[in-house]
Amino acid sequence: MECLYLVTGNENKYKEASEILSEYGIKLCMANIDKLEIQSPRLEDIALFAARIAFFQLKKPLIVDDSGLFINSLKGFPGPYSSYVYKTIGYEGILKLMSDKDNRRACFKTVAVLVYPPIEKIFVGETCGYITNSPRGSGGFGFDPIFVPEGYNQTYAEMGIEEKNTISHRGKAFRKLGLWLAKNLPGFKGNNPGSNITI
Ligand code: ITT
Repeated sequence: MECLYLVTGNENKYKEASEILSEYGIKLCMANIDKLEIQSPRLEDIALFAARIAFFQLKKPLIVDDSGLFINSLKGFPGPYSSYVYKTIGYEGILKLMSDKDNRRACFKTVAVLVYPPIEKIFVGETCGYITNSPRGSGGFGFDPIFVPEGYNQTYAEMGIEEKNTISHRGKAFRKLGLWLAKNLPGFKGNNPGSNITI
């Protein structure tokens, strides 16, 4: 069996996803190749298209994870534009946009697409909570310092990776993926002889 690749340039995402899939005995490798991202309001469309194109390049079983933060009072912004917004105005910019908003509700969503022809499967995970008034914590990545999941007091950035994984959007999507693989492709462990790829 070959390695199961996560196509991403984001090492934090890779670490989170590999920890989750390791619970199912699956070894994930990282393929840091350019992802082609179409514009769409739906993460499902963006991830599926990127995964199909990546498979043409890699020709190996792979996953693409497309995630976003959807803020209610900003009508779902930054949503599918989260990567661009993070690189440009960052979470500080989001806090400024929200300075006069009382409704702080927001949801993180992950869409993980598995492509292993003829298999194409989409797994979705969502965790809702609220946006803080100021950043807290030094762990995690991206918008973690300004997001508190429902039922908790800590931001994702104040939790360890293990705790974040138990409740996070990515945790939910990848556990569904791990369960599906265990049930439908029990021999697939993706554990050799793969290695990480950078193109
Ligand atoms: P790849 O496309 O290379 O996988 P990316 O970082 O651009 O990496 P996404 O497009 O899926 O990944 O994510 C969009 C942005 O949303 C990302 O840049 C982060 O800032 C943020 N994000 C995604 N998952 C997150 C998480 O678990 N915690 C905090 N922020 C997250």
